[in-house]
Amino acid sequence: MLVEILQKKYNKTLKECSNEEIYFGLLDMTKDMAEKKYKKDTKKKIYYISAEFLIGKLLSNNLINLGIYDEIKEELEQNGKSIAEVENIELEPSLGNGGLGRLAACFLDSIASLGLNGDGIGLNYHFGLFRQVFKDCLQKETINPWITDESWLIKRDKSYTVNFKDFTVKSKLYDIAVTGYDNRTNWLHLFDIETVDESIVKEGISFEKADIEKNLTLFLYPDDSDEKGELLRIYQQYFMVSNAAQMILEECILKGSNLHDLYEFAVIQINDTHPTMVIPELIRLLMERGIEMDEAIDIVSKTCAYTNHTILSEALEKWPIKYLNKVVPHLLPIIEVLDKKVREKFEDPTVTIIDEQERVHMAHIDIHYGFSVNGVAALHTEILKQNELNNFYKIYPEKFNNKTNGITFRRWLMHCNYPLTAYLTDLIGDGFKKDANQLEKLLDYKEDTNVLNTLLDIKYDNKKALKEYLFKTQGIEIDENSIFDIQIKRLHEYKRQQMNALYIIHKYLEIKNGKKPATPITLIFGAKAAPAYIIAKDIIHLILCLQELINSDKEVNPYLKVVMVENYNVTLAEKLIPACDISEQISLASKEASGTGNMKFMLNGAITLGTMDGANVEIAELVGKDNIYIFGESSEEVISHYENRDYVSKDYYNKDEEIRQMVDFIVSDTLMNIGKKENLERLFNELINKDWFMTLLDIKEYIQKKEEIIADYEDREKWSKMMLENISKAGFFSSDRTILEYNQDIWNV
Ligand code: 26Q
Repeated sequence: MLVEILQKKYNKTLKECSNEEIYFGLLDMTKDMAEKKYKKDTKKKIYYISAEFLIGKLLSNNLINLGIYDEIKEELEQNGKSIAEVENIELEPSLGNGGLGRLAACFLDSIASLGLNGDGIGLNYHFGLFRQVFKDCLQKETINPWITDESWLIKRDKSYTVNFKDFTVKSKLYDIAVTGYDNRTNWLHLFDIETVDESIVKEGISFEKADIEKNLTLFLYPDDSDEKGELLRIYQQYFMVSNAAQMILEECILKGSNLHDLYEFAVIQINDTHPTMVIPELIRLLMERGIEMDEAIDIVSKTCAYTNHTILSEALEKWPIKYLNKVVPHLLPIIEVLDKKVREKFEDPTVTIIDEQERVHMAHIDIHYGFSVNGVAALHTEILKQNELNNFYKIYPEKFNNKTNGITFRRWLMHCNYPLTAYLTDLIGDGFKKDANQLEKLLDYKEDTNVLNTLLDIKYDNKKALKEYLFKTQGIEIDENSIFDIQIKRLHEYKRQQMNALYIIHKYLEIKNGKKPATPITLIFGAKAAPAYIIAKDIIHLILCLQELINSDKEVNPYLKVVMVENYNVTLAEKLIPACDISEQISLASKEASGTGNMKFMLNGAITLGTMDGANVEIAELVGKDNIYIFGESSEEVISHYENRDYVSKDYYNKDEEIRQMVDFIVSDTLMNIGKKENLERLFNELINKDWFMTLLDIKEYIQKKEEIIADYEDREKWSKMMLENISKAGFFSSDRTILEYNQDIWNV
C-alpha cells in the first residue's frame, strides 16, 4: 500500500524515495487508516480537557497501534531504508511542559485502546514550549516550530465565536487522530485562531504581549509561578474552555440531550485547574439556553470532575478578580454567585471561592462544583485529604478518590524498547501487550541464568544505541561500559537536581583524592527550566560547569562523566530510558505528586534510587525493599518540618565538614573559573540560607545510598535479578489500569 501511495504522490518507487518522502507517504497512509477506525459517538462520552498534551512523535506509535509496524519496518529494510531514519524526519510537537501533559497523552492512548469513547480538548500552540539551547553553560530559549504543511493536524470545518471583554475571536479547529492499540480512533481537538502571527516573535522567545489576536496560541506557558503575562494565560484558558463548552453542548444536543440531562451524555475531566473556567462558562451557556441558574449549576456539577497534580501551594492557580474582569467580565457574576453559595453553606473562610485579597481560587471552584476530586498517587491523595485540602475533605469525603498515574506501554515499552519487547514476547507470549499484569509471568525465570544474562545484554545494547544517538545528535561521547545514572524531568528545586549535583562534587573530590570507582559512572541529566525561574537556571549552570570541569580533567574523566542533554523532550526520553541503569527519583518527600518517569524506568529494567514520595511509594511496595534503594526523611517528617519551621539549612552546613566541602565547592575558584560568579554565588546562598526543599537534610543519606547501589551494580547476577523483578511488577503502572479505574469510579461510560 505504501508503494502505491509513494507512486501516486511522488511518482517514485520506495527505493527511489528520500526518507522525507517516505515519511510523508506513511503520514498519509496512517492518517487514512486511523480515520477509518473512527466509530460513531456512544451516548455518554469522556471529554479530557487539558492545557497540555505532550504527545511526542506519532508515526511509530500509530503504526504499532494499527498493527502494521513490523510489516512496514520490514518493507523499508528490504528496500534499504531504516524506519528509525524515517522517524527522525518527524518533528516533535512540544505541547506540554512535563508530567501533566505527558499523562494526558498516555490517557488518550489508553482510552482509545480500551475502546472507550473519549476525546481530548486543548490548544494548538504554534511553537509549543521553548527549545532549550546551552551557551556558556547557561540555558537560552528559542522557538520550537513543529507544524509543517503536511502534518498530523486535520483542519476541520468547525469554528466557534469566543467573546472577550474588548473583542471577539473566531476559533478554528484542528484534529489529531488518536488511534487505540487494535481498537477505535478518538480525536484530540486542538483549537486555534487564524489571526495568529508567528512573525511577531523577536529575539529568543520574546514577543509583544498586548496583541492577543496575534499571539493567543503562539506559545505554551512554562510551569512557573513567577512568569509574567498572566493575562495572556487567562485569555488562553478561556479561549480553550469556551470552545470546549460550545463543542460539548453541540455534540450532546445532536445526540438527543435536552441539556437538563447533560451529565448522561458527557463527563468532563478537568486536568489540574487550567481548564477550570469551563465550569462557569458551561453554567453561562446553559442559562443562555433558558435553564435557571440553580439548575444549571447542578447540571454542571454532575458533569465535571477534577484532577489535582500538585501540592505546591505556589503552583495553585489564584486569579485576581481584576485580571478576570479585564478578560472575561461576563464570568464574574457567575463566579460571585458560586462564591456566595459556598459562604451561605459553610462558615470556614478557607473554602471560599474568592479570598480577602480578591483572588479567585480555581481549585475551590472545581471541588465545590465538580463531583469528583482525585490525586494522582496513593500518598498524594492522602496528603490532599489530610493536609492540603483537609478542609474540603471534611465537607465532601465522598468526592475524594485516588487514581495512581500510569503510562502507556505501547510507547514506553513496545515502541521505545523493541529488543526487550521482542524478547519478552518470546518468553511469555504477547498477552502482556493488552494485559500488562501478565508481565508477572517473567517471574518464572528469576533463577534462569540465561534469561538474566539476556536482560543484561539487551540493556548493554540499548546503552550502545544511546551512545550512538547522543554522538550523532548532540556530539556527546559516553562509555557504554559505564553505569548510566539518569535524572530526567523538569528542573525544579523540589525535584532536587541540586542534590545530585552535590553528589557529583563529592565523587569528583573523592577521585581527586585517589579513590576510584570500580566501574566508571556516567551521570546524565535532561531538564528544561522555566525561563523566569532563576534558581532553576542556576542549577543548570552548576551542572553544565561540572560537566565542563570533569569532562576535561584527565585524572577524573576515566571514572566519571557528566552529561546534560540539550532540549530534553519525549523523543530523547524514549532513547534514554531503555538505556538506564539507575533511575533518580529523589524529590523531597511529599512534594512530587506522583512522577511517571519513575514508572517508565522501572518498566525498562532500571533500578530506582529514590525517596518515599509520589508513586515511588507504590513502586517500593510492589518490588519490595530488596529491589529498590530508598533513602531520606519521610513525608510526615518533612511536613512536620514545614509546620514547625524547624529546618535550618545553615545548621547542616555548619555542623558537617563533608557537607560544607561540597557546598563550598560551588563557589570555589575551580568552578568560578568556568562559570559565572553571579549565578554560582546566588545558588550557594540559596542553599545555605533558604534551601526551601531541604537538600542538605537528605544529602548524606543520599550519598550513602548511591554508593550502595553503585557497589551493588558490580554483582551482575544480583543486579539482573532486580531488573527482572522491576519489569515483572511494572504492570500495575499501565495507564490502561488507571483509565479502567477512572471509568469505573468517575466516568461510567
Ligand atoms: C500554572 C499557571 C501559570 C502557568 C503555568 C502553570 C502550570 C503549568 C504546568 C502549572 C503546573 C504545570 C504542570 C504540572 C505538572 O506537570 N505536574 C506533574 O503532574 C504529573 C502527572 O500527574 C505528576 O506525575 C507529577 O508529580 C507532577 O509534578
